[in-house]
Amino acid sequence: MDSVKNEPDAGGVSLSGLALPKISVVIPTLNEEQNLSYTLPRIPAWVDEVVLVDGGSSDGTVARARALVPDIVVVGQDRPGKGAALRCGFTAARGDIIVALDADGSTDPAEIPAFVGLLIAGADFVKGSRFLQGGKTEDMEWYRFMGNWVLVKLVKLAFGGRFTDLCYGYNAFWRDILPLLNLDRSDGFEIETSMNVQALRAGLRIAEVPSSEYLRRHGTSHLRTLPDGWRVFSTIVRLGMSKPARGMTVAFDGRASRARSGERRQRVRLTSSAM
Ligand SMILES: Nc1nc2c(ncn2[C@@H]2O[C@H](COP(=O)(O)OP(=O)(O)OP(=O)(O)O)[C@@H](O)[C@H]2O)c(=O)[nH]1
Ligand SMILES: [Mg+2]
Repeated sequence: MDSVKNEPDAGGVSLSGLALPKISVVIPTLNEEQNLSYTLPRIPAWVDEVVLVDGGSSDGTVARARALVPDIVVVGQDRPGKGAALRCGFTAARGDIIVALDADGSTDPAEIPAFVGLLIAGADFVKGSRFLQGGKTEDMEWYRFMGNWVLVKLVKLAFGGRFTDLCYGYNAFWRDILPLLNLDRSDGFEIETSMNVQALRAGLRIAEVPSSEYLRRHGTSHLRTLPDGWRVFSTIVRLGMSKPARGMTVAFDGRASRARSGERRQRVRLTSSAM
């Protein structure tokens, strides 16, 4: 990444010298100009690509992003909403691994090594959790906490799994599982719920990693608790009532799964021998 000088502790650890697959970070933005000066410099220097999906910001978000990271990839979105933005970003991303995080300073890019580490260790999909030991949130009113808790329980009841968090914007996955996430109908803040549930239904290897969520640094939230909470609830009901998409059976196919793992291991080796 041809970026601004990273903060000394950006990334938490130095991974230079370690062979890594190509890593893309996807960040949706809607009027986050002031927050980018915090978020972008904290992305580790070994990240290969930063994709910013701008939803038509009326402030200087895009100019600030380009000033901070000259080779940043800026894309637009086909429909309104955070979900539509992430979908476009995932399609544009070229990395073997995709990390999604927010621009407002509530998710810390210095945690990226923990997500990437678990993927390299064998997970298909890694979701941040504010409620695992080691995680926390400073940005959740009691009613949002209650809502998230109820929705986590609902997902457990309907789909099994042992998630401790659901509606959180910090997640990472190998790009080859993207078709299994089947995100076409998730335009809004329900996108993370949809990703989590579809990963579960597809039988992917999911790991949770403790993550700290901070208050957004500047500006106001785009989330509207009731309508967006309703969208999350409806998504869970819709997915509960529908059969997994045809492509999803691929994940259950042992041969396909082994082929994916083999190809990923090879990517790490190839990178390694190129050093
Ligand atoms: N491109 C794009 N980005 C969006 C859209 N809506 C929200 N975002 C971005 O998605 C991220 C999360 O949005 P927030 O408004 O922080 O939502 P939230 O984190 O649930 O709410 P707070 O906890 O109050 O910050 C931020 O980086 C936003 O700029 C959208 O319609 N398009
Ligand atoms: Mg936020």
